[in-house]
Amino acid sequence: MLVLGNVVTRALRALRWLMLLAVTAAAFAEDDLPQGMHPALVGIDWAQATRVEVDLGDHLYEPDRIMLHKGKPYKLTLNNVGRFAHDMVGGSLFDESVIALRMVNSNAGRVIADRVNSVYVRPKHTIELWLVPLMEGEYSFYCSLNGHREDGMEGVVTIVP
Ligand SMILES: [Cu+2]
Repeated sequence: MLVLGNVVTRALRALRWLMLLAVTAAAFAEDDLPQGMHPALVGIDWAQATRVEVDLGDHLYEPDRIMLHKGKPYKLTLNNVGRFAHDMVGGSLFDESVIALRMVNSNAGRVIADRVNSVYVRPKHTIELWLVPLMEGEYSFYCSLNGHREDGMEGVVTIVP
């Protein structure tokens, strides 16, 4: 009887955890900002974000020079229009002092993250980076897949006032 009681108690505890997880998942379904978000992202209206589209082809970025304004919100949309997978490695771009990242969004779902090192895009897929540029300057990015950078698959983001 005591053993059965223990099992029931444990089951109830597990159920309570599951309910808590469900509530947490529901909270993330809203567009609320998570705790600990970068201060540059406070009060940003993402509906006003400028969409900047970059096509990832075999093997190049089009365009490969991108100009962004400091402090403005952007949805940097990476469209893989090639036959091969490609990625974008932020040589010097993906740095917490250079951009404040809100999230990585795609038609498969999204990742709420403060930073990424590299974004991998399958052929015919699209991934968006929601970001705010923080620091003026020129920052490199490139494709790390086999030989692509050597073929010229690299680019520069210029952040201007
Ligand atoms: Cu590539």
